[in-house]
Amino acid sequence: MNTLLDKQSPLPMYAQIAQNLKKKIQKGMFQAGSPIPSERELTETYEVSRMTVRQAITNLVNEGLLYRAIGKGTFVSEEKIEQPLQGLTSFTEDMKARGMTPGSEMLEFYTAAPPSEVTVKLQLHETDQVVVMKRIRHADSRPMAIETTYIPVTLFSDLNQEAVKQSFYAYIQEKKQLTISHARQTIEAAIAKKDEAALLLIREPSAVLQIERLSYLTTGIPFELVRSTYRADRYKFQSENKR
Ligand code: 16G
Repeated sequence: MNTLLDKQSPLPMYAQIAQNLKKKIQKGMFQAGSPIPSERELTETYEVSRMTVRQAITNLVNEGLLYRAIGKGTFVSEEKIEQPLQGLTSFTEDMKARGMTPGSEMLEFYTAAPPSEVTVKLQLHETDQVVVMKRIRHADSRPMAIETTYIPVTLFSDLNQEAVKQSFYAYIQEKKQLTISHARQTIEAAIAKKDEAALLLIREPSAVLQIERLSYLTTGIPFELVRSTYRADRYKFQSENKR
């Protein structure tokens, strides 16, 4: 009789196996990015059918704890980054606070007339131009998000790639001596587009989180409209709510 499972328990066998595997992941017995034992090995460990093992694995895949790589096996997922919704930190500050190394790859940087809804949101005149900055944001050299930032040229006429190489918020606060005040943000679920999946190094189809942030200076002027695509397998958003 297998001692890992309780045949008298009302909890089905596959759920007990899923729980047991989960514990092993939490204890670090199976590391992020490493494969878990094969289905055959698991049927021997738990003395159950392959179908039962498969169902346990499917549950953990659906929970996001494991992922399947075709032809390679089943692997332990990376832990998600828990990002507070309150507060107004930059990507660079966030990653540093977690002990990770922030990085950016600039994909596009140009000045142009913005789409009309961007003009409205940034409270610009029809003829005003914006700097469009598209970056892949990295944490420990791994892609986490793609950000497209629209910045009014009228506010930052000296803005260039070099100035924002490290951090856009650092440029605003340190170089321009301006104070960031608040932002309005929306989050939506989506399926990654082909080019996004390629940039984020995720399989297709994969879920992503689309965030739009409109941020203001203390003067009440909006200084950026940012559209970001975050990896849903690496991010979860957290908030504290009071009544
Ligand atoms: C964060 C912000 C973004 C801001 C960026 C500046 C969200 C959804 N986005 O990614 O609005 O432009 O930080 O980062 O929180 P940086 O100072 O590292 O360039």
